[in-house]
Amino acid sequence: MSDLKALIFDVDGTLADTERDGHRPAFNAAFREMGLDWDWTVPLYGRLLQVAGGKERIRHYLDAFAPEFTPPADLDRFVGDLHACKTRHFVAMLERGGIPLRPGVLRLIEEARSAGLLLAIATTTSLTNVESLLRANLGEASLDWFRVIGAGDVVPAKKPAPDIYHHVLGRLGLSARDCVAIEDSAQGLRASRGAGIATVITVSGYTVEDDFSGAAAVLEHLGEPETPGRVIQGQGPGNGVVDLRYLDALLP
Ligand code: XBP
Ligand code: MG
Repeated sequence: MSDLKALIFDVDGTLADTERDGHRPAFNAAFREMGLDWDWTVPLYGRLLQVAGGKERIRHYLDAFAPEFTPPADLDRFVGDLHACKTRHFVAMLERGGIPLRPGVLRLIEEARSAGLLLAIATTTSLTNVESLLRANLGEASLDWFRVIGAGDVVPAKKPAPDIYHHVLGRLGLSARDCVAIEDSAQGLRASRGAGIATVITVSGYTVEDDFSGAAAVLEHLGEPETPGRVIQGQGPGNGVVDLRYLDALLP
């Protein structure tokens, strides 16, 4: 060891299982606050997740599920205001301590920091959400643990486009061969593999049925010594606990 120079984490579904009981109720709270009678149920939200990005998801809902709704003349502003409202609700939920990190996330981050690896984030979600999630679970100082946080609208084409990973690699000054990505969804996998990065999947609530062809391995979660993660596909760590030695061996 080790050729591995950086770990790049996705956020939603990977650092924390945020979608069903985090983003979804935050969208619904924003709809209520803005006088809309829309209800994004658990199954409907699963379908809406096909479109990454909250603003893009609202637009997709309008196009595909709300033909009777007459949008205001300034659609960009309407969607922007609605999404900002949703972000406020989501951040308030995080600040109440409502969304914990997934098993093994902190353990792996600590191992990487001790070994001097770089840490980065490549996500579709808004920067405010990432910072609030880190702050709420790991404290203010944790924002500096990540050399690069690539988030939200920093690239115009969101996952499954590889742009966010290209952006993060560029800012890290590393090539794809130096890094491993941790993702939870098929869209995230397409983005990371599109940038040529070896990728481990830890499935989340909405993504268990996704097609993960091209992943180095698909796991239940990153695992803790007392609660190892089940291997779903591919070559997992022998003891069910993802560590740097295991990730290093995945590099091309
Ligand atoms: C997940 C997303 C995001 C979140 C909502 O991104 O697609 O859109 O669902 O967050 P990732 P925003 O898995 O890449 O972290 O409303 O801030 O977009
Ligand atoms: Mg994700």
